[in-house]
Amino acid sequence: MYEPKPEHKFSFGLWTVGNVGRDPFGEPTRAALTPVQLVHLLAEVGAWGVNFHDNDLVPIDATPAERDQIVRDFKAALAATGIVVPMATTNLFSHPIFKDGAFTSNDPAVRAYALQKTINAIDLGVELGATTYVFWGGREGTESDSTKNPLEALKRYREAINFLCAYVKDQGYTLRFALEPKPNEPRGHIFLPTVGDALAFIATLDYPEMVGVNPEVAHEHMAGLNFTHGVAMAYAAGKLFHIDLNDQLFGRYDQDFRFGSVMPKQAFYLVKFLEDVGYEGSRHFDAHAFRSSNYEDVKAFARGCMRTYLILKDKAAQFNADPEVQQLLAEINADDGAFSYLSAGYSREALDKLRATRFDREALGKRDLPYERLDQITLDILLGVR
Ligand code: GLT
Ligand code: MN
Ligand code: MN
Repeated sequence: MYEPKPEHKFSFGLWTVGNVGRDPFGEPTRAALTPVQLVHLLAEVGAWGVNFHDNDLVPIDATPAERDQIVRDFKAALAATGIVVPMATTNLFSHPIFKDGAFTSNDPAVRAYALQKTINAIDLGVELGATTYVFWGGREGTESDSTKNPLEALKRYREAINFLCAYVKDQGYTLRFALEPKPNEPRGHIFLPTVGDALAFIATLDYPEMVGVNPEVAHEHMAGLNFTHGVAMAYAAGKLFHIDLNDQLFGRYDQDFRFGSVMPKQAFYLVKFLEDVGYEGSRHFDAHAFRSSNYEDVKAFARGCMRTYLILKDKAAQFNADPEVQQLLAEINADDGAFSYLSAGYSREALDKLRATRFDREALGKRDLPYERLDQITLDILLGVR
């Protein structure tokens, strides 16, 4: 019943199931698998897509001949398994050259190298079929604001994205960009820290229609924000181009836990939102297994991400079909149309009508709102007793 199918558009990054368990305090706990092995692992667990950074697939120091061989092998694995590549991105954070950022580095040569690296990585992504290109600016930031002028940094960031949009148009690629916000880690302070910041930045670009966002659960939770509200904001703006699903408590470092495993109620509202609006993009799990897991457990982790999504999708359908829920929602949202003239916008006539209206504040303030009942029904559904 909760079996993943291609139509669910479940994808994983090579870096997710390929995570070897390295952390700031310890060495890897799992041996690295090759990209080809990871594609087969994803096929085995029932995923639809695989995403990658340029250097997840092709090492940064590979020769052109090595690159071509790697790409040939990878394409063969995709063809053998039916796994597709919906999204690609650039590693602009691992090499020491990016220690002070890529597009926002204070060094013009580093900024130029970041552009060149991204152009090559876009070509690689497009060659493998990607239609979404993610920008996670993990190193774009500061530890000390003595070191970088934020206005100058945003100007550099804008110029880089404008240059790359123009490149994509010039090549005739069918590719959209998705900016991924994060408040901090690895930098002390990262530029474009939240979904709202990214949306505001996009409005200042040369080709805003080409650029949307890739919100991640963990990143908004780090900032203590309601992820579903951020996603709604992006969706309302026509900017929900991609999504990174995982989980963790508020205020922690970026933990990237299995989707729905920590705050299942919040995950429920998210899945319900995506399904209710008919979001058509990838459901990308940017998460990884515990450091204590072996590869059998990594498969359990990947299966668990998809299974939980499908269970929550089922719960959302149950919520929507529940007669008592529907009755409560109808009650809560009751509208006799007396004020619908306000939705038509401002006019002198509407203004006069509004000014002349006498409101019964006391009665309106006493209105019954059975929200506790509705919330408990939600929990009963989630806990499986309804
Ligand atoms: C890195 C980061 C993720 C981003 C990836 C894309 S890389 O793992 O923590 O949130 O989505 O660059
Ligand atoms: Mn993360
Ligand atoms: Mn992410």
